[in-house]
Formats: sequence, C-alpha cells, structure tokens
Amino acid sequence: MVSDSELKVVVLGLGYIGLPTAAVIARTGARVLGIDVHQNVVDTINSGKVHIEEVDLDGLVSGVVARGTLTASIQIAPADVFVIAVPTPFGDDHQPNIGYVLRAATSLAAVLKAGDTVILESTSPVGTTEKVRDLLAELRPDLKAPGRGEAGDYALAYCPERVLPGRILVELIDNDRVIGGITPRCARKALSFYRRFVRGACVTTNARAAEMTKLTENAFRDVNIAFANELSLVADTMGVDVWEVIRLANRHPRVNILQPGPGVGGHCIAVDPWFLVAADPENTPLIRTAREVNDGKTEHVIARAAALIEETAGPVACLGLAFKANIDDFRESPALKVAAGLARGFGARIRVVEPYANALPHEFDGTGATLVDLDTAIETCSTMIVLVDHDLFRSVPVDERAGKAVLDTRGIWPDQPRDGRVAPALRLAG
Ligand code: SAJ
Repeated sequence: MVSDSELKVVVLGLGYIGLPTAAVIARTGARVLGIDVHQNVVDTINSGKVHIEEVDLDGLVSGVVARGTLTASIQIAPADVFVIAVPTPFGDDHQPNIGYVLRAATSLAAVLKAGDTVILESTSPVGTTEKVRDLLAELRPDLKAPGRGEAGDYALAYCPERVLPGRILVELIDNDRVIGGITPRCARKALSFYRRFVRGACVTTNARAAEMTKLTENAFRDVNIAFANELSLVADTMGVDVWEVIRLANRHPRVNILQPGPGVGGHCIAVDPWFLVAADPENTPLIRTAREVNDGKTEHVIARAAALIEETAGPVACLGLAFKANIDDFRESPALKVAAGLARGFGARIRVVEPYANALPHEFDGTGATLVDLDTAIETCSTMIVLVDHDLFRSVPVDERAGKAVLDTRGIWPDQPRDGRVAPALRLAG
C-alpha cells in the first residue's frame, strides 16, 4: 500500500464538504491538491485562510497549508485518488442538476490513469455514479471502465458525506461511512482510502444503494421534522404548548419526536428529498407532503408574526437569520425568509439580531430594517420573534423578557410568562 506521505489526492470542489475533507486528508500527511473554479477561493486557501466558517477549520487549514500537504489550484493534476465534492442543486421544477458532477468528472478524465480511484461524495440522484462511469468510458476509451463485464483499469465508488455543519471535523472522522462501489472491487479500493482517516465503521455496498441511502437519511429527517411542524400547528389551534407535548410524548420508550421550528433550511434536508420525489413521483406522496408541510410552516410563521406585529406598536426584534443554531450559514434559511418577509411588510420597525452577521444580507435591501445587537434589541423592542435557537438567545433570562410580546418559534424560553395582561407575553407555537 502507498504510504500516507506518498499518496496523492485531488479533491474537486472546496466548499463546505470539500475543504474540510481535503484538510483532514492532508493532516494524515498525504499530498492533497484542492481544485475550485473560483480563483479567489484558491488564493484564500493558498494563503492559509478559509472562505467558509466551520469550527476549528481555520486552524487546520493554516496548519496543513504551512506544512505543504494542502495546496489549491484551478488546474487539475494527476493523482492516485480523486474525490468529487461539488454541489448538486435542483432547478425550479425540483429536478436535480448533476451538471457540476459531470463537469468535475470531465476535468479529471484528462489526467486519469490505470490504478486510480475516483470517488463521488456529492449528494446525487440514484444512477449518477453509473453516469460518471459512462462519461469516463466515453472520454477515455483507452482505459477499461469498471463494471462492464471485466475488471476496470480504475476504481469508481460513491461515498456520501454525512457530516453535520458545526461538527464537520469531528464527524468526518467519527461517522460511519457507506461506500458503494460500481463493483465490489471498486468498493474495496475506496474502502482502503477511507480507512486512512475515518475512525467510524466503513461499510461497503453497491453504488446505487449508497446513493439512495444518502437521500433516505435526509428524507427521514425531513419527514420527522414535518411531523413536529404539523403537530405545532395543531397544538397552536388547541392552545397547547407543543414543546411540552413533545417532551411528554418522548417519555414513551418508542417515541422520539423532533423539534418544530420556522421551517427547514440548509442546503441538504430541504433539497435532497426532492431527488427521491423526482425519481418516482407516484410513489412518494409522503416525502413530497413533508417538504410541503415544512415549507408551509415558514409561510405560517410569517402570517402569525405579522398578525402579532400589527397588534403591537414600536420596534420588533427578529432573533436570528441562520438556518440553525450556532452557525453562520444562511443558505435556504427559514429564519432569513421570515425576517426579510416581515422587513418588507413593516420596514424600519424590524430590528434583526444575528451574532453571526456583520451586515444584513441583500434580502433586506431597501426595507429600512436594521441589524442591532442583542442588548439594543432587549432595550428597545417590546415585541420579539425568536427564529433561531442560538445559545446567545437561550441565555436571555426571564426578567429581561418581562412585559414583552414574544413569538418563540423554537421553544427556547419555556419559562416565558403567559399572563397576557401584566406581562403581555405569548409563547406561541409559531
Ligand atoms: N430542524 C428542525 N427541527 C429539528 C432538527 C432540525 O426544525 O428537530 C431544522 C434545522 O433548524 C435546520 C434544518 O432542520 O433548519 C436542517 O438542520 P439539521 O441539523 O437537521 O441538518 P443539516 O442540514 O445541518 O445536516 C443534514 C444532516 N443529515 C441528517 O441529520 C440526516 C447531516 O448529517 C448531513 O450530512 C447533511 O444534512 C448533508 O450534508 O446532507
């Protein structure tokens, strides 16, 4: 086996998954070349800095760049292992777009040689790895493609990333990995690569099963969050505290309900279930409905918050823009959608608190809304809309919230007084 320091790895795509992955592999001593289409990303990394926020990533990247085990480029080069970690978005019609994956495969085809291993990590519709194989076969007829009746000259596998933003560097090492080979031999070859840096179990299967496993994991979470969000609407109608109900129901040994919120954000759970729906629309009513319930929750929160704001006077604090707690990622964020929607309706009355932002995103342009710190919001706003469960917001004690009207979509303040007259505070399910 090639020693760590002799192993050459190319990681295509230096985003939220590609960069941490490249850095973790570079830490083993392997020589890693990270490829990105954006020159500014390449320059940032080569200067030892990072263009994305992730716990401990800056220190790791500056270390491996200084050691010379990680470099970045827009130009591909030969390697032993190629890891594709590019985005797979969907279009307006919810159809997956694997264009970036195919472009990455096209670029590595130029330098592919016998003995190499190619691994796709991007969340992908079932059958994508086979499409990559067919593309490589077409571009490189001089090399035998795997899975076409004979042993291939190179290995090709699908191994989905499964890391949670905010815990990426830990989960890259500790999580189990599912490795789906185009052939069992391809899976074993990819397995020997992951064993170099993964402490979790590495389980092998075929490429299609691995592709569907990834989509299944995120659809499972989406469906379960939709259940919690639907419950929150029912509880609101009934005048019951949904978090109390969930806490009590979860005392049953076989019940484990997730948490309601203002909707589902991020670039994975709100996207991936559509890949299953697009593949088999007739047989996916539950998965599609869950998506609609979660998106509908955001609209519901906007309407609920608008009604509350209309009943009150003075500035209104919207707490949080991130798509979930304690991160700076605003992609597909329901909190951002709610706050921006309210800013469009109520203009300068809206004061946004987001400890992870230096300025309001462009969605607020021209609305008159402002970004303020938490203390200013507490001092000046008699109405508060909780949209993200950042630790900073959780820590606001009950006496600082006294007398305020509160719409808490995350259930972070169970002690919020309910006496609507003395302290006009509401704890609504959102
Ligand atoms: N959310 C709720 N209620 C909950 C849990 C989450 O409303 O009980 C919301 C969050 O606030 C957020 C959204 O769901 O808006 C998604 O957050 P998340 O923490 O559930 O997931 P992500 O998108 O950060 O990461 C997911 C993870 N998948 C699963 O847990 C099955 C992660 O392991 C994947 O690697 C990642 O998607 C991905 O890249 O696919």
